[in-house]
Amino acid sequence: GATRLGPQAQVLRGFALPWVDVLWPALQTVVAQAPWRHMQTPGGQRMSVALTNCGALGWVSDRRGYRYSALDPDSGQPWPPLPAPFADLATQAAAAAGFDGFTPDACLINRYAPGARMGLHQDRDERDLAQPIVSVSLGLPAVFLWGGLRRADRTVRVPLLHGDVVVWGGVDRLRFHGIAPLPEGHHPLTGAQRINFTLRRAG
Ligand code: MD5
Ligand code: FE
Repeated sequence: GATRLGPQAQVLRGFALPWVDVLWPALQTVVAQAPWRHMQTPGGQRMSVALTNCGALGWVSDRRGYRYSALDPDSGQPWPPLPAPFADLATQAAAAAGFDGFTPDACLINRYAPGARMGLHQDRDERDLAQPIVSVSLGLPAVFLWGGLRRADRTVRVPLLHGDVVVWGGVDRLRFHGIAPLPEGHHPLTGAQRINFTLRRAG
């Protein structure tokens, strides 16, 4: 079943479950080449979420701002390639939500330990904001905060569980959103972690 968040945003409950057995080892391969790191915000704060990337472009943050980069700033090397099952899942989930022909070129992978959170923000660093984004949640459950087009708009709290996929675009593409501090817990696959990866067309 799907939960509709907006006219062009929905949660596809459990959509990624049949893919987990191929996604998880592919993720380990990515992390072996581009390890988790805590980036700095432009304001100089260390992000509580650890991240890495795969694909032609990766999202980075430092004192100079937010942007997409073809190179991992820690290694100076290109990000690891986008594993084929990541791209296939994104294309199929996007199509199921009404966005045909989605082909991602960037995958931002976030790791939440208990207490980690993501403040309300918009995703607007991608070149073509007509392209949707597909997000895949693995491991511990989290509370997704889904807001409006203005920061001050009220937010609704949406649980995101292991295997859930969120697809959003169109009129919902610039909604403010975030993740509430992750509760303690244990998940059989990920341990005391939630992993989220977002597939995007950034370039
Ligand atoms: C996460 N990641 O779970 C969050 C939420 C990010 C980010 O926000 O930028 O890496 S998944 C993203 C999401 C889900 C549903 C709607 C929207 C974003 N949105 O309206 O932009 O690590
Ligand atoms: Fe976001």
